[in-house]
Amino acid sequence: MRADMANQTWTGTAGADLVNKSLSTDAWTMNGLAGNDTLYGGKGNDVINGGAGNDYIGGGAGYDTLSGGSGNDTIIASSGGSIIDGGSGRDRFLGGAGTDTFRFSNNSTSADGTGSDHVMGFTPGVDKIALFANSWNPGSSFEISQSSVNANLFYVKVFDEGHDWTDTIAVGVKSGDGAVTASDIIWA
Ligand SMILES: [Ca+2]
Repeated sequence: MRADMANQTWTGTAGADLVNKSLSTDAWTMNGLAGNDTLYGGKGNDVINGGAGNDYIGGGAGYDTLSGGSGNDTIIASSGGSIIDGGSGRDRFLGGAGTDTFRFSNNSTSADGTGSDHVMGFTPGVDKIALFANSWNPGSSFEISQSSVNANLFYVKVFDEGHDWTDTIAVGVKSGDGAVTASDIIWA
């Protein structure tokens, strides 16, 4: 992993912001604040926070921490691996070449079990679905099922103990990458 050249900060506005640091080798901390922001990180190890609104976040290269905040966010992993947290809302994630961790709390997926959050490009045995252990009630559990119409689509259904509802995360894998199994899911 390359060394970062410098730490830099970029802060957006309450409106819709567009920023592209894809040519930068610095490590950026970017805060989009409210509005529907489009935020592209660079080659360094960036921390990108979309804030409120429906944000589009791309990590670029490096090992990035990418957080969507509230709203319906789209987050593209960096090529060097990412920690990705969509926050609340209906979010879509695309995994990259590195080791990606997709973090979910009990308010980051829908309460109706319809799978509003969708992970694409998940690599079984490499990437992780991380369930916030301090977010879900003790005794919560999950089960994994395979789509009956798409062999590369899996559903991770989380049963929140003490509630009569479940959350479902749809997880798509590339053809030939194998199946999502319990070892891909961690309480973290
Ligand atoms: Ca980056």
